Amino acid sequence: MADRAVKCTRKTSETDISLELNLDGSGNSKINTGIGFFDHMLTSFAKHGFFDLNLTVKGDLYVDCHHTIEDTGIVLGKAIKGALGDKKSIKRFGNFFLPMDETLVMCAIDLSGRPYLVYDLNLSTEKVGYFDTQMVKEFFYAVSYAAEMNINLKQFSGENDHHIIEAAFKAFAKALDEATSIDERLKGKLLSTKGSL
Ligand SMILES: [Mn+2]
Repeated sequence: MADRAVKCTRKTSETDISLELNLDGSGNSKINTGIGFFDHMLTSFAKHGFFDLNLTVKGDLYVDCHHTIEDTGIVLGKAIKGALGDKKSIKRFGNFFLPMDETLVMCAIDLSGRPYLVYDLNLSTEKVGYFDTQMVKEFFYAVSYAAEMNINLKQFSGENDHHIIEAAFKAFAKALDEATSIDERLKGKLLSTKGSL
């Protein structure tokens, strides 16, 4: 099978984004969003999901990190949807419990064609580095509607916000890797009783 790869660009008065995603990659990434902690999260996402991700974001960070993170979520979501193409033979569902020291976060996803985010993380600080912790929800919400997928994130334990957020990104990566992988038993069909995803 050919690699499922796309290139997406998006330019507004607030952000200028160029993103290349290969779902069938090996975890290589080159990421520069201007926000160190966000780069760290997306590098982890690529590594642990075995996705190749090249991303450059020039955002209005003189305002704050909001547009940069939200718009990156929109473009990543569109890239996921684009790279999946007709969704034939994919496992569709994926889930992962990701432990990180004192933290345990679960992510479950359904590449259903319907957007939905259930967000149940309890973060206690305003910022990690220059990353506003409120933006975790905004990022995953943007990915969910742009990719038209269900994302359910639940924290079972955790105290350190760096750990909790990183566990969420890694759990999402592992769940997405599973959901986008091929089940040979589908023999080119969609995993749906109604015949559409
Ligand atoms: Mn870390």
